[in-house]
Amino acid sequence: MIFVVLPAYNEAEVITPLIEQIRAVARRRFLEPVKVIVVDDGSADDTAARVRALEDEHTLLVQHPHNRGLGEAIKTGLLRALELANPDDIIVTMDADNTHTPGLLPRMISTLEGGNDVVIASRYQPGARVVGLSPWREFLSAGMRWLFQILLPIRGVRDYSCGYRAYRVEILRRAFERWGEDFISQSGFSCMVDILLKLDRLNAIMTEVPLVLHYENKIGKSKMKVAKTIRETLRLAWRERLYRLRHRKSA
Ligand SMILES: Nc1nc2c(ncn2[C@@H]2O[C@H](COP(=O)(O)OP(=O)(O)O)[C@@H](O)[C@H]2O)c(=O)[nH]1
Ligand SMILES: [Mg+2]
Repeated sequence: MIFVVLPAYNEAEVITPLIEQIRAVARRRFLEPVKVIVVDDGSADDTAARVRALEDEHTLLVQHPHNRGLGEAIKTGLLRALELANPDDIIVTMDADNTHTPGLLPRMISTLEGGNDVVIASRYQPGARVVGLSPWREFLSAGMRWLFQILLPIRGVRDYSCGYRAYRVEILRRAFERWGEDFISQSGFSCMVDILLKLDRLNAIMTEVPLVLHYENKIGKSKMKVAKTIRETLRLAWRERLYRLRHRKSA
């Protein structure tokens, strides 16, 4: 089984077509069933109602009564998927804002099955494109990439912050066993970096496939709080540098 976890906050306008596209890819390209788990993080709009209208054995809605942030929503979604998953299943996370193309799922899954523990849809691999993102946001992501590649390199990783990823169930289980809920200790957008740094401590094998990011499809503004994300990410980088120094892992 393939689980697709969608953290969603006020995505009523795009959540229905996104789920339908995922179903279409699943029908055309996968022999095994795909289960979509939407975590509605206290949306003020109709996100939950739209998902409920589609609910069936392959589409599940989980709700937070109040908004708790991207990290908490990803945690809820991953834990729910792990409750339902077999050891050889796969869990994918992706943005629910219709900028991550479900058509990339088959390539991500086959790359994972080729012996990797984590596959990242990356803006920094040959063949990747970013359409419609503001230069400021591109600059921030690129800055993040270089900061981490220099200070906290992880073999196989260039895109530390993209939310479109596939994970082996086994590696996520090990992470939750080791850290419990602290596996994802960041409630905001820096959770994406947090997850990778922790999985690297478990020696997870990670690789990337090129992403065409369709940011022009985005309706409304990004929900990322830039200053908060930068602050939290730098704090995280510092924590991990200390950890690596203590454990003599050379950077
Ligand atoms: N659960 C949850 N999801 C959020 C929150 N803020 C944003 N998201 C979701 O996280 C994903 C990334 O947010 P998005 O606005 O696309 O950020 P961007 O793509 O980096 O500009 C989307 O699926 C959002 O619906 C939040 O507070 N809680
Ligand atoms: Mg997005």
